[in-house]
Amino acid sequence: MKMMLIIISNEDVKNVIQALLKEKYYVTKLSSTGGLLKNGNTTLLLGVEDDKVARVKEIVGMYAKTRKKKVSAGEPGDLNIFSFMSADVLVNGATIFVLNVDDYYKL
Ligand code: 2BA
Repeated sequence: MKMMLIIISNEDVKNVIQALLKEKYYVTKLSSTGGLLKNGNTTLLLGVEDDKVARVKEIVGMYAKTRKKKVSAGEPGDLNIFSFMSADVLVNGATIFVLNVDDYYKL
């Protein structure tokens, strides 16, 4: 069994979860925050059999879109020359980690 940690944009989460539920996957949704952009994203936890990992990646790939976002050089509230500097970063549709699961219990 595997644990999939899937970080996606809040803008895609509704479609991704809907598609996963349609195929009867169990999903846990956590609110998370990107360290660089400091805006909200979503982390999904899915415990799945090994042979389902590819299908989950496929479903997520269908609905999670790559986007360009602006990142500011200054901290929010700062008023100096850096607060006015920004650059574009490409945020991937999804970042997926796949971890081995030793045991799994429901009590
Ligand atoms: P953020 O940390 O807000 O990062 C947004 C985007 O900024 C990243 O998009 C990437 O294009 C850039 N970026 C961030 N840190 C970087 C670094 N150290 N070097 C180069 N570029 C960097 P994505 O790579 O698509 O990541 C989207 C979100 O997924 C991240 O939001 C973070 O919340 C999460 N993430 C991505 N990779 C991760 C990792 N290895 N470990 C933990 N979380 C990760």
